[in-house]
Amino acid sequence: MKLYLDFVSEPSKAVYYFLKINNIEFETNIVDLLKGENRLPEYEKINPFRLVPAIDDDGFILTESIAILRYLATKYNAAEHWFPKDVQKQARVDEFLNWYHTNLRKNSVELYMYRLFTTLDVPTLPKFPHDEEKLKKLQADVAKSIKNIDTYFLKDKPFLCGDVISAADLMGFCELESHDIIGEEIAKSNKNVNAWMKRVGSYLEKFSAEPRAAMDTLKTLYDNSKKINGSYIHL
Ligand SMILES: N[C@@H](CCC(=O)N[C@@H](CS)C(=O)NCC(=O)O)C(=O)O
Repeated sequence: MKLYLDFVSEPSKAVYYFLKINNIEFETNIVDLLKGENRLPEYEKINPFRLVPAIDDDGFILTESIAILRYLATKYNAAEHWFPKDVQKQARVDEFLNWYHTNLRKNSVELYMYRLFTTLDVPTLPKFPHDEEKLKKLQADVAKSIKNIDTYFLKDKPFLCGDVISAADLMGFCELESHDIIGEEIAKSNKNVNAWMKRVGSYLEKFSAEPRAAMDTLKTLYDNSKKINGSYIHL
């Protein structure tokens, strides 16, 4: 099994963690997004959408992180808590995963891209002009998603869909973890979401060295760019 990923990509990390935790053998193939490797013709053959992650399981190529997680869970008979068999528990996981794409993921990635593209001066990336109003709107949208996680999904539970970790926690955690790179504190300022992030973070810690190293590298680049690229500076 080959996994195509960039360790700073949120859905890539979710698949990586899942493979590691479930002790599934795989080969790591880095597709460096900052270098634009996702747009190389070789990679387009793997994923015509030019996105990571993707897997190649002995010729069976699959894109989309959630589809990949389900495929791996079924094929490798992963512990039931990832995708519960109980119909209502499963529905709760699906509820979050469906909500995630058009809410948490959409809002979070827009803020993340805004921060990166107004700050980094990397030839392969677009450059956005700073726009205070836009930034405030993006932050407010993320804050709304964080609030939804707190009051609707988490409520008083340790994990998003109950007492045990599921695919929902994996996707949600990886998305919000990227806020460290761009110095956003929105998730941390919500007590329950912050506690949940720490809980999931401890669960994944054993396998976090590679994603953490990649995120730290990008964070250093981001922080230095903020200092150097006057025209892109924003606080
Ligand atoms: N829905 C996809 C989203 C994948 C995605 O957005 N990947 C980003 C990295 S986080 C990417 O490859 N971006 C490259 C680009 O937009 O050029 C999934 O869940 O796998």
